[in-house]
Amino acid sequence: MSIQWFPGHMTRARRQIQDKLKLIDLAVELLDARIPISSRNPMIDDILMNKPRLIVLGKSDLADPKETEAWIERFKYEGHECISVDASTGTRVGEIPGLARKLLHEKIARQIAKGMNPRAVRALIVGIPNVGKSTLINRLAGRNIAITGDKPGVTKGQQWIKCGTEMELLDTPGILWPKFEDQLVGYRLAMTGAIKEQILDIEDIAFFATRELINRYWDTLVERYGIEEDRPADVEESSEIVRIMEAIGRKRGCLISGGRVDLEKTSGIILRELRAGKLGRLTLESASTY
Ligand SMILES: Nc1nc2c(ncn2[C@@H]2O[C@H](COP(=O)(O)OP(=O)(O)OP(=O)(O)O)[C@@H](O)[C@H]2O)c(=O)[nH]1
Ligand SMILES: [Mg+2]
Repeated sequence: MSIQWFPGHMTRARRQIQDKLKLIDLAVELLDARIPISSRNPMIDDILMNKPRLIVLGKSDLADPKETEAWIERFKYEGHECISVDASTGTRVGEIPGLARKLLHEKIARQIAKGMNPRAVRALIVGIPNVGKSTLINRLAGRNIAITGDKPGVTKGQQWIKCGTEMELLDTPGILWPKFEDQLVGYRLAMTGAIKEQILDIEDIAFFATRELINRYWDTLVERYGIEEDRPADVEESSEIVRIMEAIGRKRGCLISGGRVDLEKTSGIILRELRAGKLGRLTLESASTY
């Protein structure tokens, strides 16, 4: 697969973030709890330089809670403050301002020592497209100010949003990075919804997603679709993956003339249901294997 996922505006977005660094106290790095490695920008340390940083694992309602806890431990071990949230319901979002103050306590103490009233914390939020940056900001603000949407590339420009009296957050467009050494990263970003559908081959992505599910969540797959197939002995064998996709398609009545399975339609179903959490809480990358 060859996806052009680094259009010009992504380069511009990166520059725009760096332009804002001098204005902010803190960066919130929002990762997708289902793919904490693949959703992490490998250039993030260069982009944010030494800004205090809070790592937030978003969409935690869609991820395996045990895996998410392991990731939080892992990031803490690496010296980062880290929390998981579900911005769709607001779970744990309320802890973010306190964590931000904790990260900035020295700066705040200096302001108080100088007789200054500590001003609202200014934070910038960065992350891949569609990870939930604008939704999280709206939760923190308690109002729907930032535009959100169930597809990548919704936020086009930067926007400051007041979140109570304690924080101001700068919403930014999602950023992807220019080159993936590892095709796996691209596929995982595509299957979880960070890459625009228009530039993807849906069947190719669903094929990959099915392989991931067979590998890690076979029982879930069987249960969701009621398929009666044997588990493929070799997931490197394309025909074995297609066999499972076809079984899913037949169960869902995705048939075309001659009784053949409509793989395109089946692919759409698999990806839609996976992204919506219909297959349960799934994490594709374990802290223990990285
Ligand atoms: N299940 C679940 N869905 C979420 C969560 N946070 C956001 N979403 C959904 O994810 C989709 C994308 O949310 P946005 O807030 O627009 O994402 P964004 O990161 O601002 O995306 P861009 O502006 O395109 O970069 C929306 O459909 C949200 O409702 C979450 O914690 N859990
Ligand atoms: Mg947005």
